[in-house]
Amino acid sequence: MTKSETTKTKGADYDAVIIGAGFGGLYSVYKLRDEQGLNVLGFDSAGDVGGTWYWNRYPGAVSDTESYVYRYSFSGELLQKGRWKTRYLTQPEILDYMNEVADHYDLRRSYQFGTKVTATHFDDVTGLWKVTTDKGQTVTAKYLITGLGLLSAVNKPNFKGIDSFKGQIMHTGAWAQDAQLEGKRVGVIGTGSTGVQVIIATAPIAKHLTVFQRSAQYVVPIGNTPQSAEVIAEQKANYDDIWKQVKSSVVAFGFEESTIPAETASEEVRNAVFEAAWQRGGGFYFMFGTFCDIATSQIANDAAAGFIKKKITEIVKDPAIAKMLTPKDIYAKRPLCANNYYGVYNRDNVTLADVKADPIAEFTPTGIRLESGAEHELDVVIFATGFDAVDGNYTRIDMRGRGGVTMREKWKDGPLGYLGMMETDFPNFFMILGPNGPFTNLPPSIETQVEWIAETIEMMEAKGRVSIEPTEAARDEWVGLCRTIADMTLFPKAESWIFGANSPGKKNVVMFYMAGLGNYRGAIGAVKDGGYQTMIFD
Ligand code: N01
Repeated sequence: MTKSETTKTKGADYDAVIIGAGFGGLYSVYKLRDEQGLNVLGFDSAGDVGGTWYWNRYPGAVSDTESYVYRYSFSGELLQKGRWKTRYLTQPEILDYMNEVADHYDLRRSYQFGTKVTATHFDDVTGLWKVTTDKGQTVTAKYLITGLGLLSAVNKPNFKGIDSFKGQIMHTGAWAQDAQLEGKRVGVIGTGSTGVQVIIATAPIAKHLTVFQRSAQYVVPIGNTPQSAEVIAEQKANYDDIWKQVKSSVVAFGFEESTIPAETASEEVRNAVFEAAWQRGGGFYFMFGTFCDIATSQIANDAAAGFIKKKITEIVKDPAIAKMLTPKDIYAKRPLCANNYYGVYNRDNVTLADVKADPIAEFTPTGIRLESGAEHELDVVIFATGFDAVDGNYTRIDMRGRGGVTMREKWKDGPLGYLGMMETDFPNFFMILGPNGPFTNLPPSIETQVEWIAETIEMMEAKGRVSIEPTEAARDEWVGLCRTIADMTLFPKAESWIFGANSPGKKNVVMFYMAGLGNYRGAIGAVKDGGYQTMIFD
């Protein structure tokens, strides 16, 4: 915990409390403490830095963004020091990187780890945030910044009989350090990005693997090849241009998005482009780098989906299994990529259970029983069932703004958010990756938001302002804009966490600004450059 800085805010313990030690929290500590001289305190429930990458230690965990752009861009020194061997970074490599960043800037001294924030209450009298933890402590601060993670509150369905199971149960997002999969009968529930990765990693080591699939998925190869020293040197030499491109692009993955529509391309051209993308690898590349209209035109979407479906029938030897693995819905979830996913089902030690056709009835002491009565004997069950995404971590904390208004009440019909960072009645409160922020490779969006938040706080301090919050009209207009943009795409037509469809009881609402990072940067920059006309100041 930091002791050396002095608090500028009168009557407060700290100038800012920052929750989270992932990409967002760490960069916020650096910006506010080291660049602006504020006294900050960070909390994280984990034992150390890393955020998402601290918890998601399941075998096969890898980022699907290429190594050279899955990192901070703000420091030339850090960029030149970067080390990677393959096109994509594994979880241990990302965690190492985040530890190096924390060491480099001595960020840990501002954190209290192993501490869960349980409540954040705005005090109308003092104008300060009161932050309470599970250690029974309460601290006050002028600013509250949350880097809680988009995908960190785990979604763990409560199946009947789950407590009777004698084996081990784990969620991928809270991986048990002592997990042993070698030689075991393993079950995996869920086939999203996480499930696909853990399935590929588990199949060769498990005695038997049973995959419980509710929805079949479109999975293209990731293309995770070794990267030569020459390629890495070239990337390092070109970082200025690379980040310029990333920050003005749509999905911020480092490739140029296509401007050519598939709708008007011939079948021959489409197939040649899709085949080249299949060989190249990359999920976002397949969806956004091949043609410009796969996420917006049903014709283009059908073409891309048809190409992947044909690959499934070519790869999977048993036609009945190939049929089960063939998606029934459109190609409009967050795109998945992994090497040889469908090939896993050619292995003798892998069984695919279609739990849409034959749902899980219950856990038994020795495994899982389906409604048909079919029994799967298991030693370990891995829940790759995803997250209560975006607002899940916000509604789990007792958050209260002006007049005691609760976030749970404000967001009962779905999360709201201005610019993906602020909410009405919550003064001096800034969310990193809050609702209605960009849908991209996340580190560049996180950096964008942290820089905007830090500039806003700098303005507040320079002008001696007491508080800032958005007007309701501005917030509503932003949410409406996000809805309009999302409805121009096919994404709302697929049931996925992007619209909250994966969590039981959660309403299907817009949670992202889908017009890309370049446009997002323009929009939030305009608010700042226009003198924060959409804000209420005290
Ligand atoms: O979670 P998901 P995830 N019974 O929600 C199934 C990021 N990420 O952890 O599709 C049976 O996508 C559910 O079925 P269905 C990335 O942004 C990135 O995989 O709802 N099944 C689905 O198959 C990603 O998008 C990386 O029918 C149940 C699965 O569980 C996000 O995290 C790696 C069920 C959940 O899929 C989330 O991915 C990993 C039930 N009751 C994660 N409930 C990379 O960078 C849910 N399911 C590569």
